[in-house]
Amino acid sequence: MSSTIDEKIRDIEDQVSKTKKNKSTEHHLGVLKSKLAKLRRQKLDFQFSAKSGGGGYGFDVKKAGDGSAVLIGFPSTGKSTLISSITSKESKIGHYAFTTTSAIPGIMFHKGTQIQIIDLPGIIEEASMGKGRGKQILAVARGADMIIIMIEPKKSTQYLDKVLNELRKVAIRPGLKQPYIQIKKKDRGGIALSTLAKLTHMSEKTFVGILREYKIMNAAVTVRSDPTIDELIDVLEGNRVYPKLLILVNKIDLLSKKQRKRIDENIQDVLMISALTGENIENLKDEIVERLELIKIYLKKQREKTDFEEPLIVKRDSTIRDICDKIHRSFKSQFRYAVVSGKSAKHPNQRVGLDHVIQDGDVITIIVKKF
Ligand SMILES: Nc1nc2c(ncn2[C@@H]2O[C@H](COP(=O)(O)OP(=O)(O)OP(=O)(O)O)[C@@H](O)[C@H]2O)c(=O)[nH]1
Ligand SMILES: [Mg+2]
Repeated sequence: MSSTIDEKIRDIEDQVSKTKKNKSTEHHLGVLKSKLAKLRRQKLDFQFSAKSGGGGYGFDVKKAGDGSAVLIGFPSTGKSTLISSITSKESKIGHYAFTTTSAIPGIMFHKGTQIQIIDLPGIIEEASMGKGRGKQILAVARGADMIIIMIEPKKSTQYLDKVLNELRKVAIRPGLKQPYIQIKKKDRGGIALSTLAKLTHMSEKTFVGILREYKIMNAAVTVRSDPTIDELIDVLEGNRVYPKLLILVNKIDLLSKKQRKRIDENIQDVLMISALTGENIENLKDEIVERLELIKIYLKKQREKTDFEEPLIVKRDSTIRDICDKIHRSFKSQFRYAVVSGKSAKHPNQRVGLDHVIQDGDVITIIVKKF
């Protein structure tokens, strides 16, 4: 099965790369790209399904901590050296490639947070096609809150593109935000497209043509951004994940000032470190915590004082439901209401439900059913 899918994918990839991008080919490109996305999804579903042996390779990592970050990169870039330096976990370090052979989770304690850092085997090109342990590695990456890409100082731009490409092929969109496109399907009436900003990447005709590729003929569509064709397809595919991204160039102890400067100029938003000497490691820890966008909230038991000693650390835009999940499994099923004071509350002691979105510094009491 997969070989014919591969052939079809290559064929369309070929057509896309041969098509010059301009106004007259835009519609055609949109349709081709939708077809490609659908084929890639079929392949992905096949690869990651239980049938093809998705799990059970010792790669099942149990979630822990307030957020998680995975280390992704080619072999011998220093991933295990780094995890051994920022967590208490020792992951085997070797001067040869493929030292790490499974997922090794550790916990980084920093600024009152506990972040799960996961060391992974090195990936190789075509990891997304299942080469090496690509399938298992990328499956772990899909579940993480943050992707830390680790690259060698030499040919860093080229390597970065290759790693990003493998991630994109398995529907991971590191560092991107999900574009706001709301689609409400209807029974009739065609497509009613309402845009808040002018579409500059495609015409309305192309937009509707792509919807049609996804068999959406009648719908009210609200677009609050100016999506590219790829972004629109991402939304329609629906299986994309949008983790945070941190790009690291390691081994800068081997570089001159001039070489460092060149990397800084060539790669946007890059952090240069040395996992070996510890250079810039404190900065790195700060960046991980900051980019995960964690907030602190305080719990108050009924008729007791607020616990300001031990805040609960959760992701930004978490809801009361997420808080319940974090405290105890039974909280959600026994939930009656929550009482919130702080930035997210209209007034002190506001009563709210499970969907209420909390904010940094909120004081929260959860009221559960009595037995
Ligand atoms: N000079 C220098 N060498 C480093 C640095 N970080 C790691 N190394 C060396 O690079 C080699 C590979 O390090 P590892 O940490 O095993 O690399 P890895 O990315 O985990 O490799 P795989 O598990 O095979 O994918 C070892 O010889 C390390 O000592 C660094 O910052 N500077
Ligand atoms: Mg390793």
